[in-house]
Amino acid sequence: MEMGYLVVFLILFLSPISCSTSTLVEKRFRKCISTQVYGNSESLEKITFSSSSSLYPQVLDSLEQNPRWLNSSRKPLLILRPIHELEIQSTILCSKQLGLQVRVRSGGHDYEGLSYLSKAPFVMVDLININSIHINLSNETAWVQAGASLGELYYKISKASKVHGFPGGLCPSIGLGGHISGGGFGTLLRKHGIAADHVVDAYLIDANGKIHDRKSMGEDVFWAIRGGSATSYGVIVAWKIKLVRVPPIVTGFNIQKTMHEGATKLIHRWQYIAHEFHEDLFIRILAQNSGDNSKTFKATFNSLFLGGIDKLIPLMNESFPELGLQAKDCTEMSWIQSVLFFAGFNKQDPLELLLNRTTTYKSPFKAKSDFVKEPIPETGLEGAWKMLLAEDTLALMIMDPYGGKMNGISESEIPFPHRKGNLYNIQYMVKWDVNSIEASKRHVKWMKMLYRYMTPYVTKSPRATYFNYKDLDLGQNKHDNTSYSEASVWGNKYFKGNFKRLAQIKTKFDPQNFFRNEQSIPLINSFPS
Ligand SMILES: Cc1cc2nc3c(=O)[nH]c(=O)nc-3n(C[C@H](O)[C@H](O)[C@H](O)COP(=O)(O)OP(=O)(O)OC[C@H]3O[C@@H](n4cnc5c(N)ncnc54)[C@H](O)[C@@H]3O)c2cc1C
Ligand SMILES: *[C@@H]1O[C@H](CO)[C@@H](O)[C@H](O)[C@H]1NC(C)=O
Ligand SMILES: *[C@@H]1O[C@H](CO)[C@@H](O)[C@H](O)[C@H]1NC(C)=O
Ligand SMILES: *[C@@H]1O[C@H](CO)[C@@H](O)[C@H](O)[C@H]1NC(C)=O
Ligand SMILES: *[C@@H]1O[C@H](CO)[C@@H](O)[C@H](O)[C@H]1NC(C)=O
Ligand SMILES: *[C@@H]1O[C@H](CO)[C@@H](O)[C@H](O)[C@H]1NC(C)=O
Ligand SMILES: CC(=O)N[C@H]1CO[C@H](CO)[C@@H](O)[C@@H]1O
Repeated sequence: MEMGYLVVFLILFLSPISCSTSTLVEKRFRKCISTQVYGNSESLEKITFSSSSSLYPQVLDSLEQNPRWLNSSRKPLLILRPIHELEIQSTILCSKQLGLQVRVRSGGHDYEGLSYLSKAPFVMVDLININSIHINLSNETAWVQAGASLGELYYKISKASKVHGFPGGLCPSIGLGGHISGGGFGTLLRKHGIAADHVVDAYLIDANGKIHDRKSMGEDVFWAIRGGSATSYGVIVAWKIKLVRVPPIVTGFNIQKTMHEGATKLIHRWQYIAHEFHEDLFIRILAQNSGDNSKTFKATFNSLFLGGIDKLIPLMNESFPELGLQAKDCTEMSWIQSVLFFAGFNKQDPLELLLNRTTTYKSPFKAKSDFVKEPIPETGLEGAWKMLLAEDTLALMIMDPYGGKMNGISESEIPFPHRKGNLYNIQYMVKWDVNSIEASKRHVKWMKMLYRYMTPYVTKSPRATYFNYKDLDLGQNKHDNTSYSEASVWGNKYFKGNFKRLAQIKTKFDPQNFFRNEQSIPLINSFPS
């Protein structure tokens, strides 16, 4: 009984880091790291931001993509913007010594804010200065540091070659650290697969502060970090990636249809054929409401073809004549201009826009995702449109076709398991302007309704989900001892049959579970405390 009181007392006293204790911890941390790094702490001052620093709010918010957690008490005790690997290594060692957690941010696009928010006291490592890119055309590879953005990578590739590209996502401000370690796909998916399929080496810092390359981390860990949540194993400093070939001329088009123009029939048909199109042809669909109360629905067929108009028109006439595509709907451009086109810019805009890490339209959002293996009947689709129209703010479904190269890669090649048999991926997204708790509750509730509605139409056992569209509703690690079976509830959705191997590798490589978050890979056998 008395022991019990003592434990409760200690927990109450120690666990919430109050103002004065936080200053103390911070002091200790600074002391620890300055001993480790320099001995003189002058340059350390420039890369360390405590919550009392006037720059702290700006440094914290600059890359954050989802401002849904404005008044959060889960902010970092300290932010570090390392310039050298040594500072990351020391941060890991000092955090461990002081019982702090570490969260790493590359691009800050995490859907649930896991790179910059945590309930446990933590230090955030912001990799914005770890962002060099070295392209080696003679071997068609590149070393890219984790803090570089997709836009920076695409830009650098285009400066080196007009016929090379990389099969990553569409939004240029995404960071390579999080993106590649969760999969990463975009318009080149049907031709080349996903970003994580193209990693050939990596530098990773483990929980002991040791730097590994592929050879020293071993093939198991190298497998795990390519799509299986690298953040559960360590800090990625850089990836070595294989570039892909792209033609000098590609073609883009957008065809918009309303309900009255037969959008539903076209989408229904698209489900049967889009995954079987020639792999040079990628046609995705954005199905959305108008973002207000006007109750109009529209679908955009948003497409990239890896070739010129002269080839595209007959191909479309053969593969998808119902869409009625004509040459006047199409725009020829270079691959890098298509990156601008898919990022919402014009193809004539300066390529330097791709280097801008500040995104134009940043508002709170909630997203979820599904995979579809059987075409959804028209009535099922109509029900989904009805739900989109019931929202008074922007709500959309992004449908990305699979097939092509994706069919030729086995489910266990890397941890990203969504391959053959998937017709397409759906991402549901709702965005709103007024950032209030009330709005957030209302829109998240709507999102859950839509997700429930879709149940009969999507994959089952598990209901598969894309890890990079992170969704904490699926389940969370509550303690650092969350059992493997508890975590399987969400783990199997993201990783299917690969989840167990991820946990086995985690158990061996980070047995103390130092690198953890709400959905990190658990240890395979947690012992009751
Ligand atoms: C506007 C927008 C558009 C998107 N479009 C696409 C798309 O087209 N295709 C697609 O596949 N995905 C897309 N995504 C999802 C995106 O791929 C993921 O959010 C991805 O995880 C973001 O990586 P990041 O480095 O920017 O994020 P961060 O928030 O920095 O990190 C995400 C997670 O990875 C961890 N992490 C980050 N860096 C490292 C590192 N160096 N070492 C270890 N762990 C690390 C973080 O701790 C966090 O858990 C989009 C997201 C947004 C917000
Ligand atoms: C580029 O790759 C080639 C071929 O593998 C290699 O010989 C060369 O050293 C690399 N160059 C650089 C700068 O790494
Ligand atoms: C489309 O295909 C039809 C029949 O297959 C053919 O008659 C027609 O000329 C084609 N049109 C174009 C623009 O290629
Ligand atoms: C980057 O984009 C933001 C948002 O659109 C804009 O305000 C800013 O001026 C841009 N910065 C540069 C250097 O173009
Ligand atoms: C955050 O706090 C401010 C000021 O107290 C308040 O105006 C705002 O509505 C709050 N936002 C959220 C999302 O709670
Ligand atoms: C994990 O730890 C918590 C508190 O530390 C404890 O309450 C819980 O029973 C433990 N769970 C398991 C599965 O061991
Ligand atoms: C020196 C070097 O890295 N060579 C590599 C170039 O790329 C080929 C194909 O990916 C590899 O097999 C070589 O090892």
